[in-house]
Amino acid sequence: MLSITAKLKNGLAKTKAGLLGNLNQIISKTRRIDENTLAELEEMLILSDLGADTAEQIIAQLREKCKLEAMLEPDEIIRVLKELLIKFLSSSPQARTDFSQYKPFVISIVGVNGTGKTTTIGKLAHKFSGQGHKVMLAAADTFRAAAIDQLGEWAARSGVDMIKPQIGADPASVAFDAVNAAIARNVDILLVDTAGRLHTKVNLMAELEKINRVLGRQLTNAPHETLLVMDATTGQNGLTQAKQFARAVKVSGIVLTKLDGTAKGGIVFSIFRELGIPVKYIGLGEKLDDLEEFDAGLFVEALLQ
Ligand SMILES: Nc1nc2c(ncn2[C@@H]2O[C@H](COP(=O)(O)OP(=O)(O)OP(=O)(O)O)[C@@H](O)[C@H]2O)c(=O)[nH]1
Ligand SMILES: [Mg+2]
Repeated sequence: MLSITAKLKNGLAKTKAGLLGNLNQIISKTRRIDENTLAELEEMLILSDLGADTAEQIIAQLREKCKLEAMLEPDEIIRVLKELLIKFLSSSPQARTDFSQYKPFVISIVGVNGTGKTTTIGKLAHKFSGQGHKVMLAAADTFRAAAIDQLGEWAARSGVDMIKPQIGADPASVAFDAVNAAIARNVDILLVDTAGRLHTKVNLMAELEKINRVLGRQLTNAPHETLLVMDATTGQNGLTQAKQFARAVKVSGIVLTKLDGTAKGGIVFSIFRELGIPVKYIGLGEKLDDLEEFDAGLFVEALLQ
């Protein structure tokens, strides 16, 4: 089995190639860090999708550090940049989820269609049951038959139960039945899959709110976690869509998928800055164990090592 660090390095290879490749190029031709170098570094950060504001903030801090520490050796830059990037991400501390607070602990998974919600549920089911929790899935995306079957496949793959509804059933009633089944079967964690697209966006948001209302009436404070799934390859566009979801439902964490398929993994930084919601998990591929808990230190190390 690959270590987390090795998996991260593989999964982040594209972003790393862009960021570290450019960084080394800038550094190799630089004798002394001056305003030109800082401008080039800023551009490099923006190209990796850190966002202009974040890049500006990081570079301003780098400029200060250069002054304070008289740190003008180019090869010191990577170390300092790493520190600054880790500090930036750590400013939004991420508490580990305590699943024992509620039983069943209900996690609702929301996001734009195609971002990777159903796949992420399969991976989470595998992870949580591997940790000894009894997991159940609810297919509250009843809009398409294929969506129900797809979740069923993930349930089988990860060896957990799924509540299978009729096509077109009311998603809120599916969620209701799933909670009852979860209580009856002594389930620890219930993962609720939701639709990413309905006839209109207004419908979708109203549906998500209805599911949440039903869950909240059945169980105190449910859903106990709402994870918004974002596709890293959609960059700043995805960020705009994520904001719309975050306005409609209370999102407690982000799952950033498809980091293996993009050179713009810097989007993690934009998410922190613009949404203020912690990235809890990252998707690094299509397989069952291609999901990691997000760790700022490991993430930055994997990018810049
Ligand atoms: N490379 C890569 N592909 C992923 C990852 N996560 C999901 N995918 C792929 O993205 C595609 C869409 O994933 P789904 O899980 O069906 O997305 P969804 O959000 O449930 O989509 P809808 O149900 O249509 O809203 C699939 O082909 C997945 O294999 C990831 O971390 N890396
Ligand atoms: Mg789906």
